[in-house]
Amino acid sequence: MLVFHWVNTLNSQISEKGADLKIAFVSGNRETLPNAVIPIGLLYIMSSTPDCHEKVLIDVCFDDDPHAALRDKLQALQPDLVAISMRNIQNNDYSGLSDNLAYYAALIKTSKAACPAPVVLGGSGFSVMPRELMERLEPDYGVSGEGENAFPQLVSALDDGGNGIDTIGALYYWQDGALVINPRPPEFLDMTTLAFPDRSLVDDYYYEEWGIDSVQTKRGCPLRCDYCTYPIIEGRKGRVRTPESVVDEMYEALDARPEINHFFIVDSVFNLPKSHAKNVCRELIRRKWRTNWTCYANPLGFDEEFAQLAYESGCAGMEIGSDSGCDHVLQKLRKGFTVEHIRRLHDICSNAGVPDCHTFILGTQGETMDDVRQTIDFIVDLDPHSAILMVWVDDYETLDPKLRKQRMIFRDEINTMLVDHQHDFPHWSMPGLGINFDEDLFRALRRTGRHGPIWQHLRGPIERNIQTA
Ligand code: B12
Ligand code: SF4
Repeated sequence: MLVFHWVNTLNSQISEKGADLKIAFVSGNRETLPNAVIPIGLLYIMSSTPDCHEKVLIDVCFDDDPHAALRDKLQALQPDLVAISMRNIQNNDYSGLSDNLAYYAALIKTSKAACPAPVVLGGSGFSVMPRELMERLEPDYGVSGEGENAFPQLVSALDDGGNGIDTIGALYYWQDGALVINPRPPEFLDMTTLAFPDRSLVDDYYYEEWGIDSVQTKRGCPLRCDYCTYPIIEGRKGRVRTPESVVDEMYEALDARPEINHFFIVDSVFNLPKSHAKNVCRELIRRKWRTNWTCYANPLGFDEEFAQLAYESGCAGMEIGSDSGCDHVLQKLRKGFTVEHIRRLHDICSNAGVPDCHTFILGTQGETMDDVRQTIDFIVDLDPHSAILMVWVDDYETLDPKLRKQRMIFRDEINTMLVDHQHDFPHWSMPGLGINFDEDLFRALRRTGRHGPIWQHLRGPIERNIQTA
């Protein structure tokens, strides 16, 4: 059995047998709105990488100067491989359009200047447009999609002088200056084999300041919404974990980090398949779970029994990707549901006591200002617990300044309409305009003990909190 020593300054796991390779796992994400999120994807990759390697987590989220912090740590460590996780390409119009690409390009440069180790890039942001990001950011390797199989395979191929590199699924790399793209593997990861992430490595500040942890119960969404990139990242086929394993991980997380006051179930859509979501809730109830949680849910496959089980197992709210209040826009987006489904979900949630927050994306391809107005009227009439109004940002705007400029004009028009309406809707968030969406407001709410996603508190304290019930 391997024994681990914990090297606090670098959050590292070192096997007593001695390490084969020294790997720096770097979480580049610095976004703290709506809250900072623990680097769960990178933690899964770390747990899947064999323990014969020395594994060090470097998270630059809270460093004043992320480049200096990375440089200093890499210079001290001199790793054999640097694995960088890129979560967000852009911030969905939270503040215009953050230029994450320039930041990640600089992060890779910093790594290369600090040590000669090759750089591997992965993560949800990278996976959305891997070819373009290989060319723009120039890492040595890229892994598109889930990395639990591909990354350890790459490590072992590199440890073996590059042998077998051409067989690693969805791997991007350079050969004689040309980009080589290996085909995607036919099979995704069997989720019942997923190794638990080691949360003791996570920076304390995530838990001290936000107290929110992430847990994933399944991967894959079977739906085909027009704009959605999630299937690129995790496939369409639903792959579920056993409810027992999910709840084991949640209890283990609480043991490791008692400051956790909320779990976010990071599944693209928790209630598809419905039977799986209900079984997870039943397992939580059976094991007397007492900490609040939130998930994404979809109007399809939503029923009274799920809402009731969710409530009883500690659900403090659900986020629904409702997107539009116009049936023809929903149809064009291939959402598979109508505004009637949204209304039905809202009624079920209200009856069950589950706060619902609907995200609407205004200004998608082909939408007119009339459609936008109709959606606003729909939300007023629906009166959900909360709503988040986003204005559509195309990921490719980060690569194409002309497209960005064009889209900005339309976004400005929509934002003007939203500003005109803002006083009518005290419980809505408009991230792009900073309305009910800013660091100071969120911090003030947290200081008064309001935990979890902040939209849940925009109508005042929620009546029920199973932690204190
Ligand atoms: C849940 C979620 C949220 C929740 C998070 C709650 C929480 N406490 O964690 C909330 C609502 C807070 C949120 C907010 C935001 N999110 Co979000 N979110 C997601 C979602 C659905 C799941 C993310 C997740 O945790 N997945 C589970 C982990 C295990 O998977 P993973 O991180 O992708 O990691 C895997 C692979 O990517 C890969 N990998 C990861 N790192 C590395 C590194 C290497 C070296 C390798 C080889 C592989 C690798 O392997 C991992 C395991 O298989 C994704 C969509 C999706 N289905 O992926 C969007 C997504 C990640 N979000 C996105 C964005 C933009 C945001 C926001 C900026 C804005 C917004 N409104 O959505 C904020 C930023 C928040 C922040 N602080 O960074 C984008 C990012 C890409 C992009 N277009 O820029 C995504 C992909 C959705 C989209 N629009 O396309 N989000
Ligand atoms: S339901 Fe959500 S995750 Fe599934 S395809 Fe639609 S937007 Fe994507």
